[in-house]
Amino acid sequence: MKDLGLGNTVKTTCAYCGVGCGVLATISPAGEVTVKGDPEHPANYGRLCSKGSALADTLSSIGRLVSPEIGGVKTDWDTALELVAKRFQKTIAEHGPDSVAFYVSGQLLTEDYYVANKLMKGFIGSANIDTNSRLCMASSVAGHRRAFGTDTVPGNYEDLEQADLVVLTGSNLAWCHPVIYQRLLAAKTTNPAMKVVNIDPRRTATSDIADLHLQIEVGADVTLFNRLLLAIVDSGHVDHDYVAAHVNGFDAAVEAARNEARADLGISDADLQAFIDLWTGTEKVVTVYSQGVNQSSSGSDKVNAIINCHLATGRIGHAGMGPFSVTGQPNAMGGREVGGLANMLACHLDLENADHREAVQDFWHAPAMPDQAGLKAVEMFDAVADGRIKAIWIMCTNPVVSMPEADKVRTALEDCDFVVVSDMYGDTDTALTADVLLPATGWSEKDGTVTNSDRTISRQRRFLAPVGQAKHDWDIISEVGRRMGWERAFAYTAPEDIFREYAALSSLGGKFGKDFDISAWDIGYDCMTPTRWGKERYFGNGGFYHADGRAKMLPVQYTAPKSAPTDAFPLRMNSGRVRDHWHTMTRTGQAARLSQHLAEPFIEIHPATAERLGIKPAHLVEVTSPHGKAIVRALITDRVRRREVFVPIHWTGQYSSAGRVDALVTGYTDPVSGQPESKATCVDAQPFAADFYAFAVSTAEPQPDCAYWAKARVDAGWRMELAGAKPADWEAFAISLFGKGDVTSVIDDARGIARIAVTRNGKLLGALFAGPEPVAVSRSHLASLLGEAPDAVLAGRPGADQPDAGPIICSCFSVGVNTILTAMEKDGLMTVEAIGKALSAGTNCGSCKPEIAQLIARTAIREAAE
Ligand SMILES: Nc1nc2c(c(=O)[nH]1)N[C@H]1C(S)=C(S)[C@@H](COP(=O)(O)OP(=O)(O)OC[C@H]3O[C@@H](n4cnc5c(=O)[nH]c(N)nc54)[C@H](O)[C@@H]3O)O[C@H]1N2
Ligand SMILES: Nc1nc2c(c(=O)[nH]1)N[C@H]1C(S)=C(S)[C@@H](COP(=O)(O)OP(=O)(O)OC[C@H]3O[C@@H](n4cnc5c(=O)[nH]c(N)nc54)[C@H](O)[C@@H]3O)O[C@H]1N2
Ligand code: SF4
Ligand SMILES: [Mo]
Repeated sequence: MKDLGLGNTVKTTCAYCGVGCGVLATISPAGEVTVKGDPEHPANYGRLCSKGSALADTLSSIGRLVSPEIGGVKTDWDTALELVAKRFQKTIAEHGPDSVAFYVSGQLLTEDYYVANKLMKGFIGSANIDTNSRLCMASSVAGHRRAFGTDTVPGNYEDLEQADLVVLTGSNLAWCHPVIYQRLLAAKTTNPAMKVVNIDPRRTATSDIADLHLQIEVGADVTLFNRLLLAIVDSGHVDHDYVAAHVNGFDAAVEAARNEARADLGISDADLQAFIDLWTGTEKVVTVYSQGVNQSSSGSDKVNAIINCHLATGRIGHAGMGPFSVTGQPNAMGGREVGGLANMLACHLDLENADHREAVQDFWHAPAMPDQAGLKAVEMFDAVADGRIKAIWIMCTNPVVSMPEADKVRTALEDCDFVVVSDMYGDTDTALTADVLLPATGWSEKDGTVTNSDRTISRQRRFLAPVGQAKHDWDIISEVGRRMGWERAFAYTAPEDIFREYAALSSLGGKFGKDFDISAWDIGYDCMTPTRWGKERYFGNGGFYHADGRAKMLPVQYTAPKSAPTDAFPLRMNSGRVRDHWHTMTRTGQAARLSQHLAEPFIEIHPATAERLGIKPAHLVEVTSPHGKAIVRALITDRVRRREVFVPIHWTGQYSSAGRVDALVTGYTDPVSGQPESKATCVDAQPFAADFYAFAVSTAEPQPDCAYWAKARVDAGWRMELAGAKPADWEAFAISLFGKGDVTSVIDDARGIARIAVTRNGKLLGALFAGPEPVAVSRSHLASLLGEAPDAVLAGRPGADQPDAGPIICSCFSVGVNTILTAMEKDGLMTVEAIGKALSAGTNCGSCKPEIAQLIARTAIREAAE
């Protein structure tokens, strides 16, 4: 591995979620990288979750794009950049500035984002730059702006620790913001009076710490918070002084809540009352919300329904109180500050405000500024599809997997005149549609800043040299800007130049009375320590950003998800994340230890629904909607409601034959924020007819040829699940997967059973276990045999003298479910701590603690019932 300072420890920030944990990365004299949590970082104080702990496992150069490519052929940077600049210029000259677009990402660093925005809005003169944050944070942004007059997150992480009631709604914090979750858990342990309520149509790992779980129907949030608002009013909990001094719209909001038409929430009256009693009866309450709120056709209204309750009670801007939208991506917040959305300018200035626009134009010495918002993500890809946009540059996001109606997005890109993709990897589903591929540096290779969920700006620092010819995003964009004729405006030589310009620009934020102004910062860029911008908390004593300085309560009412169930598509499909994967898996899929926890795409489906549809446990399910289909494994569980199913979003064409679930999702959006309704499309689910099911392990990456496959990395190669039409020749099928070698097989054609091992020089190349039903073999055991010279592979399980660990729960120490169950049953270890002491499970990152707790609870219940 190439290095920049062997033996040195570099302070950087995690590549993944919006918690924004500080990371210490050290390169040993042998060139090996290790990562640890930074004990001094105010987001994590030394903690890391499973993904953060495995950051070093994702630094391999396998699959990296190492040079620019045009039409799939390698080329040099000069040729590629010249082509990009000339094609954009030509398209703009022929069809105007709005015929081109940038689709960017909340994973770009602030400096990358700033330059992309400046090029599109100030110099190309179009606002057609939007970001995947449209799929993520847009409803929170809209809700904040409607209520506060600007996009401000009023509180900070400490508030969760200082609260007496924390409401987690539409958030699976345990898996998606694991370090905040751990901080909450620790706070709850020291303050046993603290209560947690979880509002989620699904029971998740997060529900386990909740004192109350409200399993509302998907989409019912506005009704729930309207009920709460009425209860606040009727039980005398309104803070009349605060409302009189600082809030407009109180009466209209209450009246709208009173006239709310929807009655049923899908939960019991007793649970609803318990929630209301807790909320009204607790002064220090924080309501945390995430994608279950944002990704909805009523997402902005959901946000305002929540904020209304905090404004009515004055519970905002004081320690332990307030609405708290947690951000998803590492720089989702930075993107909002720097004006990444099609309707925003940097520093929370508004594109459609002429004074703001002119001030930014002057500052940039920009030739042209658009006076209207550009196309939002879904509209942008519609415009690509119908030819209004003829050239698009996609940076740091994978829309062929993550956008709704993803098959349509793919076709639109395939048919588009000119598609440029900047990515670390060249084989993503989106990269496959590109005319020009530009290799970007990734985490560990690039320098810049990110802002986390509580407005703390931290440095990402590089400690490795770029792979191949990869370049930094800011550098690529600046080069194109210069080649389009704007040499001076894009003459940056380092991210520090850009940050300084941005900080200077932010004085306009101050000038126009906005919250974001870091122009007075003493920026020691190289030695910058994590710093929260603005105040510690906002709005405790008013000071809102509407013209009159007051907040607005919004009159909001329930509107149903736009996709309505029909006889053909009767089930509502919810979607979201798993613990150990990040989005489209381009990085976490590289790490064997992150790929064991959940190794294939699945559908959570209620037992009664599964029975009605004839779907059996572990069988495959074909899920269809009017837009597409997916094939996924049945996970039958009462964690979901009867008419709702849940699917994970992570699987792509690289890791599965048909796991791209956004192919099914309808592109309905919230009318205010433009955010897609990613969690509520109506679908059908039917058993997938397979002649055979198989499990296989292989040292080489297999390219399976069957209707269903899903593959995942293991330490010595790959594991995969397969199914489909029975191959004519099992041995030939095995060799097509593993390569040629010595074949040992047990084949029983009559029963449809095949067990095949292929070795070369005595070492196991691959093994296949097939049968007419899903096969029960020890997957972790078989993966451990790859490259070894084992006896008795075809038994499929370890010998009687060796324990079978079972599916891995603790990815840091590879501890399986069977090992934990044995410790519970044989050794009587019935606490998470005792299991940690004995097996180390849960003692590094702690991300698996909720699942260990769940195993203990289940065993305890079973024992009590016996
Ligand atoms: N492990 C992991 N962590 C991540 C990410 C990742 O890919 N993997 N991605 C990061 C990003 S970018 C983001 S945006 C965050 C997302 O973080 P979260 O929003 O916490 O994650 P999701 O799993 O998308 O959705 C959260 C929950 O919303 C629920 N939900 C669905 N519909 C409704 C509804 O109508 N009402 C309510 N109240 N709840 C509903 C779902 O059942 C789900 O459990 O995670 C970040 N962290
Ligand atoms: N149905 C459904 N759909 C969803 C969601 C959902 O809950 N349900 N969630 C939505 C949300 S909240 C989000 S945030 C999106 C996420 O969706 P995407 O943004 O599409 O997912 P990622 O896999 O994070 O894509 C990042 C890409 O950038 C590349 N990359 C990484 N680092 C760099 C870099 O420094 N520079 C460049 N140029 N490239 C880099 C990665 O290899 C990868 O290809 O998905 C959305 N889609
Ligand atoms: S919680 Fe995990 S993924 Fe998120 S920033 Fe921290 S270590 Fe990274
Ligand atoms: Mo996100």
